[in-house]
Amino acid sequence: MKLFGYWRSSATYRVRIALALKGIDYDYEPVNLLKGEQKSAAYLSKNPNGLVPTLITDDGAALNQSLSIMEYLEETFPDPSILPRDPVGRAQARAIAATIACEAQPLMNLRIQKYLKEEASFDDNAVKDWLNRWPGSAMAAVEKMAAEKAGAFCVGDAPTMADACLVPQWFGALRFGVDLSGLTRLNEIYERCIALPAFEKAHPLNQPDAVKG
Ligand SMILES: N[C@@H](CCC(=O)N[C@@H](CS)C(=O)NCC(=O)O)C(=O)O
Repeated sequence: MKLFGYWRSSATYRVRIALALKGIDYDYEPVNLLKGEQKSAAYLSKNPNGLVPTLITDDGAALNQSLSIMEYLEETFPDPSILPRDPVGRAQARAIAATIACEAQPLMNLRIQKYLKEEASFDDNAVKDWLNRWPGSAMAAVEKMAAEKAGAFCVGDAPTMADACLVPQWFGALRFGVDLSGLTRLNEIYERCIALPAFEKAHPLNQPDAVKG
């Protein structure tokens, strides 16, 4: 398998976590978002959205959308699972993953922040207000969703797709100065996750295209 992604992309980071939790080896092809490589004709032929990640399967299918890619990995490499065993837990883990991937991350994505700054003339404070209002309020909802579950992770006592979405979102939110101070349950889960080897392996700074310093 080959993963097309970018070291600091939260959606790519989700898939890297799922691959690492399942112990799957893969090749990695960096797509430099700052140079606009996601908009090249060659990449668009694999991902018409012009977004990373894309996973190329061993038989050559190009899979888009990190949630679908994680579901594919779960179906093809079921052990260890990244979903709870019971149907309610599975739905809850998917709901947290979807809240992060559909309600929070899209509103702080590179192209949205570029639009706000370059076309809508938002200054730094206005961008920060935007990030706190939209992705920030979605994360406050995730805090409540996760607080209802008693386990060590978002849903239960093992990491799931929900945690694979939480950690990259938290990393990005810290980077952009989103106020996470009231989200104590999520902070505990984040700290517990990043101490695990699979999450360490998937960390942006441990990728070949990472720019350090
Ligand atoms: N819903 C997509 C989101 C993908 C996405 O937003 N990727 C970002 C990086 S995290 C991207 O490629 N941004 C490039 C751009 O905004 O031009 C998924 O889950 O795969």
